[in-house]
Amino acid sequence: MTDTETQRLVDGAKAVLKANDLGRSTKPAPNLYPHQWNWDSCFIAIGIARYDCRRAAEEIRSLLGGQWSNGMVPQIVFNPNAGGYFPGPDVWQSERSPDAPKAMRTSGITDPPVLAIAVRAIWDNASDRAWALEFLRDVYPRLVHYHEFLYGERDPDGTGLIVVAHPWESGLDNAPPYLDAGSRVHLTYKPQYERLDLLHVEAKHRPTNKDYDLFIWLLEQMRAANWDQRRYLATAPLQVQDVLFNSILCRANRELAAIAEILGESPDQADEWRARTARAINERLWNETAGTYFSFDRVAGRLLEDDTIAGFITLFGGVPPPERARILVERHLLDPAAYWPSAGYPVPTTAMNSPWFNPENYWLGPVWVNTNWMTLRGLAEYGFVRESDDLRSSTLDMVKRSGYREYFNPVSCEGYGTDSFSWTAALTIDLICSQPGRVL
Ligand code: 9WN
Repeated sequence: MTDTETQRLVDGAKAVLKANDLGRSTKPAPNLYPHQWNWDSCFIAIGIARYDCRRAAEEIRSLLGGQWSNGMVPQIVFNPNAGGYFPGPDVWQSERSPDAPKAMRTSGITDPPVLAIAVRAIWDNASDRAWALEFLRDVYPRLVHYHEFLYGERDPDGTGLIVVAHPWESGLDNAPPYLDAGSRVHLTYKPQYERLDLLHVEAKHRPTNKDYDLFIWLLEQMRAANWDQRRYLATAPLQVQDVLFNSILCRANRELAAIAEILGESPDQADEWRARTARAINERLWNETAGTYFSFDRVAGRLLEDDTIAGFITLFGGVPPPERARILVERHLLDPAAYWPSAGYPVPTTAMNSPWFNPENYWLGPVWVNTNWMTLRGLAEYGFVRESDDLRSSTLDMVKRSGYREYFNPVSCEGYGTDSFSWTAALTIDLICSQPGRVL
C-alpha cells in the first residue's frame, strides 16, 4: 500500500470514530448499535490511543461508569438519548439487581474482558507519563474488581475456566459452539419481541429468528433471577467455558499484572489467575486429534467440537506451549481449505470446511477485524512473524477495498453488516501504527 493510500485509510478511520463519538464514549455503529458496548469500547480505545490518549481514557472511564457493585462490567451501557436498539433497557431491567448502578441502565451480562488490555495500550501510548500514571491509579482497583467478579461468580468449578452464560457474552453470538450448545436448550415458551436489527441489515447476514428466540429466552431466564449470577448459574441451561473469552482473560491478567507492577502493587494475584486459566485451557480444552482448542459445554459435559477462529485466540492469550502453537498454526491456521484461503482473505471466523460455514452470515464464516487483530498479535509473539505480517497486510487491504464494514466475505472480500463500524476503524489505525517505523 502506498503512503497516500495508508494516510487515506487513517483519515477515513478517524472520520468514522468522530462521527460515532457520543462525547465520552463511542457507539459501535451509527444506527445499528447506538449505545456503548464493552469490548467494542476497549478496541476503540486501543485505536484512539494512537492519537489521543485522553479521549481513549474517557472511553474507558465511561464504560467503568456502568460497572456493577459486584464488579461486573456490563456488555452494554445504555445511552439515555438513543432508542432504536432491541433489546433496550426496558427489556433488560438491570434495576432488578441491587448490584446494578443507579445512575444509568445497562444490560445484565458481561462481554469478553478486553478491558485491562485497553488500559495497558493507553499507558503504552501516553507521552505524558504523570497523567498516564494517574489514569492507571484511578482505574486499577476497578479492573481488579472486574476480574474478582469473573473468578468469584463465574468459575463454579474453581478451575479458572470462566463460564459464559449467554451467547452475547461471548461476543461471537451465533458462532457454531453457541448454536450447538443452544440446540440442547429447551425453550419452555416462544418469547414475544420485535427485532430492530433487520431494519438496518439484510436478514441473510444476521442471526436467524430461531437464534434470537434463544437469545431472548435466555435473557428472560436471567432476568427472572434478577441478574443474581450465583442463583442463575446453579441451574443455567446454557453454560460454555469459552476458549476465546478465557484466552482474552489470560492476556488481560498479564496486562493487569504489568499495571500492578507499574503502580508498585503486587502482581501475584493477576499472575496466579493467568496461570490458573491457562493451565485449565491446556488441560481441558485441547483436542489432540483436531489439533486445536474447543470450548466446553458445562451442561452437556463435553467439548463443543466446532472448528472456529476461537482456537487461535489462545496465541493472543499466551496459552499454548510452543509445540501446540506449531500444530495450531502449521496444521490448522495455514490450511488453505480451512482458514487461509489461497485466493482470499484470512481468517474466516468458522473453518471453510466446517458444515457450519457460511461466508455471508455474521460469525459463521465472515472475517472480522478484531479477531484478525488478536490472531496476528498472537502469531508475532509466538515467532510466526511472516504470517503475522501477511495477515496484517491482508486485513488492511480488505478494509481498503470494502470500507469500514462490520465483517467481510473471506473469498470475495464483500463487506457486510453495518458500515462505519467503529472497531474496524480503530483497529485499522492500530494495525497501521504497529508497522515498523510507522507513526501517525
Ligand atoms: C449484541 C456491538 C456488538 C458486538 C458483538 C456483535 C454484535 C450485538 C447484536 O454487535 O452483537 O451484543 O445486537 O448483534 O456480535 O460482538 O460487541 O458491535
